[in-house]
Amino acid sequence: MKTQVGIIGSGPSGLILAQILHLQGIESIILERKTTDYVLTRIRAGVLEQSCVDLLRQAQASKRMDIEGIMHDGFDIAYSGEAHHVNLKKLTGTGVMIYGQTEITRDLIDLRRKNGGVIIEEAEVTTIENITSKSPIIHYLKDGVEHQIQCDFVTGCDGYHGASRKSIPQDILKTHEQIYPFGWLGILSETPPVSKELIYTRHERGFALCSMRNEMLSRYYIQVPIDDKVEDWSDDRFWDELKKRLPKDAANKLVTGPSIEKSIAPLRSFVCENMRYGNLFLAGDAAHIVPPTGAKGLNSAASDIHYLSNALIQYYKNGDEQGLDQYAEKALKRVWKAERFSWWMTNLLHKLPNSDGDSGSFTAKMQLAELDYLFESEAALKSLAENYIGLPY
Ligand code: FAS
Ligand code: PHB
Repeated sequence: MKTQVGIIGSGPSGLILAQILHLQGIESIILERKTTDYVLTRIRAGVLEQSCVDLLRQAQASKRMDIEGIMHDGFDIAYSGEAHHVNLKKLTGTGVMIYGQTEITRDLIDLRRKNGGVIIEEAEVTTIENITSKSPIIHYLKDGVEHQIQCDFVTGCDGYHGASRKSIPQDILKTHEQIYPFGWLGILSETPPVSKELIYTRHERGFALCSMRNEMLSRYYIQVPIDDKVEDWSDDRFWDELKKRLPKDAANKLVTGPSIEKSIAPLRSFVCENMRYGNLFLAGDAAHIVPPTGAKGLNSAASDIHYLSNALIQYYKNGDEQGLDQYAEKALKRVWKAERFSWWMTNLLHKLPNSDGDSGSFTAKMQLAELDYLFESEAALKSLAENYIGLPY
C-alpha cells in the first residue's frame, strides 16, 4: 500500500492533521492500534485555547463545538478558604472554550468517515523503516498479519507510549523528563457543575479542580499519591475529600452523584527534542507531555499540527521544504513555554513533598506568597492569563 502521509494514531493530533491535509487534497492513511470505539471511551482534555478553536474551524470540524461548546471568560483560583477570580477576558481580550476532547475526536472520526478517509483500526505499528529515505515504510500488525505502507512522510501522532519516537536511534534521541510524585484522580458525573466556571484549588490536603463538559456533566479532579489505586476510591470517599478541599460555599453547593468514569492519571513533564528525524515528524503527546494543570496537553498538540500541516501543504503545493526544515525548532519553541507554564502552575497549586500543611514549611509559604502576589499585582495576573489562554502560534 502507498500514500503521501502515513499518520500513526487517531487521537486529536492525527485526526486534525488528516482532516486539514484532506481539505488540501493531500492523501493520508491513519493507523490506530485500538478501535475508534475504544478511542472514544477516553475522557481527557476539556479546555481549548482560542488558537485550537481556530484550528478546528480551519479544519471545518467545529460545527458541533460552535453549538455545544461553552465560552468561559475566566476561572477561579481558591486558596486559604477563599476563591479569587482570574478575569481572562478583561486581562487578555479573550477567554477559553469548554468542549471535551472526546467530542473533538468524535467529530473528526465522523468527518473522516464521511469524506472516505482511511483509518485502519486495530493496526499496531511496530517499526518504521528507511526513515531517512524519500520513501519510509511503516510496518504494522493487524489480525496477527504483518502489513506495510510506503509513504513520503510519516507523522508520529501516537502518544507518549507510541512506536514512532522509539524509531529514532537512541544515540541521537534527546529527551527531558520530570515525574511528579502524585496523580490526578478524575471523575465524570451527570450532575450540574458546582460553578459556572472552573475552580482550581490549592489546599493543604492537596490540589482539586472543578470542571465540566456541559450544564449536566461535571468533571472533578483531586490530587492523590502516585501509588493510589482507583479501586481505593469509592464515590463517597471522593466526594468527601473534594468537599474538604473546596471553599465552604462551593462545598455546600456541590451536587454529588454516581461517577460514570473514574481514573487516575499520572503527572509528568516530558519533551523529546527530536520532533523531526529524516521524514518522520512527531506531534502531540508523542513528542511532549505536560501535567494537565495548565490545560496545555491537547492545546500543544494543536500548535504542532498547525505548524506541521502548513509545512506539508507548502511542500506538496510548491515543493518548498522550508516549513519541514523549520518544524521542530518552531514547534519546540512554543512547547517549552507550555511546559514552563504547566510546571509552574503545578508547583503553585499542588501539595508538594516536604510541605506539611500551610504554615509548616517553606515550600507552602512560597506557594501562598506567590498566590498573594498574583492577586495583588495586575501584571502578575496578566502573565498567568496570557499563558492560560495560550501564547501566539
Ligand atoms: P493521544 O495519546 O490522544 O493519541 C495517540 C493515539 O495513538 C492513541 O489513540 C493510541 O491508541 C494510538 N497509538 C499509540 N501507539 C500506537 C501504535 N504503535 N500503532 C498505532 N496506533 C498507536 N490534556 C489536557 O489538556 N487536559 C486534561 O485534563 C488531560 N487529561 C489527560 C488524561 C490522560 C489519562 C492522558 C493520557 C492525557 C490527558 N491529557 C489532558 C493530555 C491529552 O489530552 C493529550 O494532550 C492528547 O490526547 C494528545 O493527543 P495525541 O497527541 O493525539 O495523543
Ligand atoms: C478538564 O476539564 O478535564 C480539565 C480542565 C482544566 C485543566 C485540566 C483538565 O487544567
